[in-house]
Amino acid sequence: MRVANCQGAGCTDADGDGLVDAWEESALERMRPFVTFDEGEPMIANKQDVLASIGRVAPFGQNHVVVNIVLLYTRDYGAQNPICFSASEHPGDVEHVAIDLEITGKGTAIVRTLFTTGHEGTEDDQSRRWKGADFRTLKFPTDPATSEPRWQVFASRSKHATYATKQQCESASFKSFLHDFCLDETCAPDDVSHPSVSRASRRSRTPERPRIISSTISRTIGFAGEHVWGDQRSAAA
Ligand SMILES: [Ca+2]
Repeated sequence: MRVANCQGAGCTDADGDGLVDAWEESALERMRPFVTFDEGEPMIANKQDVLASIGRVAPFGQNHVVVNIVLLYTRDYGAQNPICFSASEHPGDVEHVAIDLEITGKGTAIVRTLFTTGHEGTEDDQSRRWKGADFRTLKFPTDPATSEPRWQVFASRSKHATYATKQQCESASFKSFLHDFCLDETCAPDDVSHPSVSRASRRSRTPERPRIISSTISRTIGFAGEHVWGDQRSAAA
């Protein structure tokens, strides 16, 4: 796991953080969550819109590693209540989860804390840390591709705020009456016969060095023609 303890050809540390890059890749592969959608999620009908994720693994403290994973959506479809005319709709929708791993041995790690957030940095911030007994309320279904457990998170319909449980999503309350009226967070495929098919997972990608996502990477993961940073109100602007 650590370059200092690694021998042989597989010890590359291109990002210079002291962790073997192959171990970082492995951590990303195992930690990236399933994202579960409501059956009314507009992205399902808008086939040109995509979800992708990128991640970064970084050491902190004596024996911890944080895995930050950013979930990228083509579009935030705005407030769910139709009376609110899709208020706060915008292109370029970035969500975030994180995992704190405690390193307990040679390459062995234990998940200590999980972090989810929706509407991050706003007055309606739904950020929450999950640890200890909280884990019993979370879901870790088996990934059919690997036969290993994978953390399951829930994206709210249209807005894609990320919640760790359906209950957290559907009981979310907001700062103002107007926001409570317009934002009707719903997060699970309750009314379909095969709920598991609305679970999505895409492979995370890690830039070799910490840097702003290049246009090349944007194109690779499905965001051709998109700006990395911008405040334009629509993709055409
Ligand atoms: Ca590294």
